[in-house]
Formats: sequence, structure tokens, C-alpha cells
Amino acid sequence: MSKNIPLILSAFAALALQACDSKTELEIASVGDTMAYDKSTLEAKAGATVTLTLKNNGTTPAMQHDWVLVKPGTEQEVDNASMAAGPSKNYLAESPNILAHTKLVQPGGSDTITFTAPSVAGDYPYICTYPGHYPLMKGVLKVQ
Ligand code: CU1
Repeated sequence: MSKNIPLILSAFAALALQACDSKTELEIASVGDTMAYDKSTLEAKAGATVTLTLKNNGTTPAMQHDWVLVKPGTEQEVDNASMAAGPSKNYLAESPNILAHTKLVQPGGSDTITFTAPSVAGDYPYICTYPGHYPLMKGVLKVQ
């Protein structure tokens, strides 16, 4: 029996832990004073712990942005409900269709959030719910 077996086993255990404890760091920003994100796609592994930073590169007061991850096919519904929620809720609906979201970020600001990526692979839309920004301001988180 080899003396190296415990070492090999612990190496496998470390690898297995790494696979379970998958971490992803994502960054996304708005493009100047436009209603656009600088990335139309982001990627994460299913179930990964995702840290996402939204940076607002705008300079004018109308360029407030958030980043809201929603269940596929619910973008319009979440956007409508968020507009209806109004300024006191920072234009963000309370909805079971929202999977993760940043706060509403003022021009020049940023917000960092941590969330667990969906456990089911697929294309998950993200949108900005500030009035009038969706459907221009959107993208897809590709979960693999
Ligand atoms: Cu926006």
C-alpha cells in the first residue's frame, strides 16, 4: 500500500470542495449618459456564489440605474410593476419573479451584491427598472 494514498485522497477532497464552492465575480457598468449596460451577457455556473458590482457611469440625474435579475419571460411584468411601485420604492417591485437585485445607483455611484446563481441552467434576463430604461437597458445572465 502506498504512503501517498492519503495525500491523493485529500487532493481529491480539495477539488471536490472547490467545485461545490464555486465563486464568480462579475462587473457591469452603465455606458456614459445612455440607457445601456456595457455588457449584454454575463456568465455564471449554476448554484455559484456570485458577487456582482454595478457601476453607474452616468452624470445626469435621469441616469439612475439598477440591475435586476428576473425569471425568464417576466421582464415586462417586473418592469411594469416596478414603475408602478414608484419613487418611494426606488422603482423596484416586490415580486417573486425577481431573483436578485442591486439598489438604485445614483450617477457616479456603485453597488455590490452577493447572491446565489439559479440552480437550473438557462438564460436569465437582467433589466434596469428605472422608468423608461427597459427595454433598452437589459441583458442575459447565462447560467451553465
Ligand atoms: Cu437604467
